[in-house]
Amino acid sequence: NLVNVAVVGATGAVGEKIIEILEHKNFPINEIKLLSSKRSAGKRVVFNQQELTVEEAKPESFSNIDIALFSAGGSVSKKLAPEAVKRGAVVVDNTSAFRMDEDVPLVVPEVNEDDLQSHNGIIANPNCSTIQMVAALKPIQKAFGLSRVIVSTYQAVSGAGNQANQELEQQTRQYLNNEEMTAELLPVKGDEKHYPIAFNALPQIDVFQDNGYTFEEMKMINESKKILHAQDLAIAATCVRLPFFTSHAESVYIDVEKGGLTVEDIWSALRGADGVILQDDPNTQTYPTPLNASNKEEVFVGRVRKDLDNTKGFHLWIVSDNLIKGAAWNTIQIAEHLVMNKWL
Ligand code: 11C
Repeated sequence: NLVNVAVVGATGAVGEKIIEILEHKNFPINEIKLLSSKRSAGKRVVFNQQELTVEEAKPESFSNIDIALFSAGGSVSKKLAPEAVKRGAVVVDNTSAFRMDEDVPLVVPEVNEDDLQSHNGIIANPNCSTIQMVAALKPIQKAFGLSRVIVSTYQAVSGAGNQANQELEQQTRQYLNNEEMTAELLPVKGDEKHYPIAFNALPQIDVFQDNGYTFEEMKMINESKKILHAQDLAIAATCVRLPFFTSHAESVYIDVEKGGLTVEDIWSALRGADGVILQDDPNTQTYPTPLNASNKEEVFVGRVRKDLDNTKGFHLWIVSDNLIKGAAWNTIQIAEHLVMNKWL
């Protein structure tokens, strides 16, 4: 059951992780093709001790490809994903281009694997901050019901790509050398104003929408409802960028439907959950942090507390590597499920 795989965006932050994980997990590959924009074409990448040349992604690149993993930005996906499907490939797309399309499954395998079955050639990988939240909330929803979610995020700069990492490094050096910090990228590459991220907190991730929420916040809201099959879920988000490189953290308030629950009940739902690790013991100062969650596949949960006023309210702290579970690993899990279940 070997498959031909194309990685589109092979030189980007997520593409690099995809290649690393495909190699490390021994994904059943017959042939792999590394694709990118014209600008990055020609770069050499080692895969399984073989040096491969990254090629410019074109419609013809997808002849003979079984699975195409896209993470080269929304406009590339919009243009090339349908071309790949036309040529017989199944696309797992890491961008927001198709996520809310009705005929496109939006999947976190631990949460809604079965949605994969109804694909029409394109499967969307959710936004990183959405993935880790729904992975932790699903077992609670399943056990006790969920009526409201209020999330505030603490997001790593790598969510905005390798260039954002460089900007944080440069600004940190400038600040420590008493130089003026130059901000050219964050909060959003194409937006009008840029602010330093070093030694700062930016309450804007992606562009503002007409309702005053940012696109990142609306992605968390709309994607979570779709993945959890909960259109009536009340949910609000505030997304904030902070000056660290990897792993997003989230403070999440939830209202459950069942009354009389204790912290132990929430712990027991989380303990058995696929892909979730509970790290919660105030007596030993045990809780997840972005540094500890980095380079790991799982979603880590801690600081579970009962709300002091609302008997059905709980607070949680959810942390996961935004490039691994939030992007590359979730994409490869989807591809693995497609191959294993013969859903290609
Ligand atoms: C960030 N969550 O941290 C974004 C990156 O829709 O897949 C992922 C954007 C997306 O900036």
